[in-house]
Amino acid sequence: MLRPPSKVLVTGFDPFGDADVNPSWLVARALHGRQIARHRIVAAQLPTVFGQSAQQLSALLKLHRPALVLCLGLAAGRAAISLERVAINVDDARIPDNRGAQPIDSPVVQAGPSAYFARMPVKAMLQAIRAAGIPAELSNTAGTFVCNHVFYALMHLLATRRDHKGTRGGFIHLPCLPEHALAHGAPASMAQHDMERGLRAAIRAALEHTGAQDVGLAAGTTH
Ligand code: PCA
Repeated sequence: MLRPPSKVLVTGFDPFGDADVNPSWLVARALHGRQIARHRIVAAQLPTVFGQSAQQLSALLKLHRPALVLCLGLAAGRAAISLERVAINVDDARIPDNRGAQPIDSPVVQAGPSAYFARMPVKAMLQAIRAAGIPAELSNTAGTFVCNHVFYALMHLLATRRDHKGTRGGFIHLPCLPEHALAHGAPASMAQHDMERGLRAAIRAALEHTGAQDVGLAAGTTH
């Protein structure tokens, strides 16, 4: 009997702050149902809300049991697809979330480790996005708002739940769409089509690069 293909869960957020669209959800939704390297993509939207976003992600992991989880978010001002290397155990919100909560210096997970690294080959993914002709970078901070919160919650679930032991995952920040960059006061932007192409290349690289070692590519920064 043929087994159904393994899944890749891709999440995006609803709009937050003063924006009325969030490219992370538009891109996740556009990827829904696609097959990449014998895996099927399932997209889901998370609310830009502390706590609730992480709870919904946990339920989605239980439901889909994906091989790979990619959470996407908007980082207005960035000019490239940003693969996040590290999630930190702190919520420090510059603006209220979509329910009006604004936690300051509270842990994402009480008594959790200070940080987790992404559990996916970020360098191989970086190389693959660039090879597709799309600007990409490695980022060493996902901020301290809901994106980092969800990223940390994801990595904590993967590290602590036995049923997610083999699951890989991480977080990717996307630039503004061209039509919204000006409203954000952020000149940097990327077309949705390019974001989708970059993500397809990144997902393929993550699924095909299963070795213990990531690609040895210099992508650090001095500050
Ligand atoms: N970006 C925000 C939260 C939701 C989103 O798309 C962030 O970077 O934290």
